[in-house]
Amino acid sequence: MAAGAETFSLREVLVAFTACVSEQREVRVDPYLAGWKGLVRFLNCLGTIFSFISKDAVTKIEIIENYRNSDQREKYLTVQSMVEYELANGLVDLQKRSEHPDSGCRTFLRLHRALHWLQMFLEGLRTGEDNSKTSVICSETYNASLANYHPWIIRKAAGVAFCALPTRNTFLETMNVGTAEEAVAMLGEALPYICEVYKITEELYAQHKLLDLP
Ligand code: 1PW
Repeated sequence: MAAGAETFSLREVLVAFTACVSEQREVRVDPYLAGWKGLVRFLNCLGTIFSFISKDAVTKIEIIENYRNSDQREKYLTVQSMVEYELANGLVDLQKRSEHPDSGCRTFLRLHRALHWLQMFLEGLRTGEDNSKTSVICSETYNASLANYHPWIIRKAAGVAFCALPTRNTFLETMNVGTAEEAVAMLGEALPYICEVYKITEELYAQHKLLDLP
């Protein structure tokens, strides 16, 4: 296991996502990125084979963090304010990636799609049989969601990485939340929050017709 893996707990990730939704039902960017950073650490614990997956997530987290550290940081406080600001100022490439290849909107959309996979994967893990294969849960949920946005070569590489995943119970223990039963209980508590973050973002993007941003 990679250095620092012992101190990692998936609990931090889930706690970050529980802090995402504001009273106005807006999605806060900082806890969203904190949740993703935890996920990246988790992916890195799973072995170097997962580093190509985490690398792209890291790049995308950094792009949005740069907006949060820029003069326009207030505009990027929530996903709602980001969408409003970027659209009002013509900062989003709507048809083809050209002048604004790394807009906050298109970058966030990639993380949002990946979050859907994560949500389905964790739900599959939570409800799976004791002896079920994590690799099967992972590839089935990936194929049903994120794979639809990936070219063949990435789907292939992801499939290879999934084969390296341990069995369900070992995987649940890797989360460092306690026993497999305790990890399942925590997932049951935290998943509704991730679902809520996903749902609000999905509705916002649909409302502005941003779900297919190049
Ligand atoms: C054990 C389960 C953990 C789930 C973590 C989810 C992480 C998902 C990241 C997948 C990245 C795969 C490789 C990169 C692909 C990019 O081409 C793609 N990015 C994403 C996040 O889907 C699209 O980004 P692009 O090329 O349009 O900038």
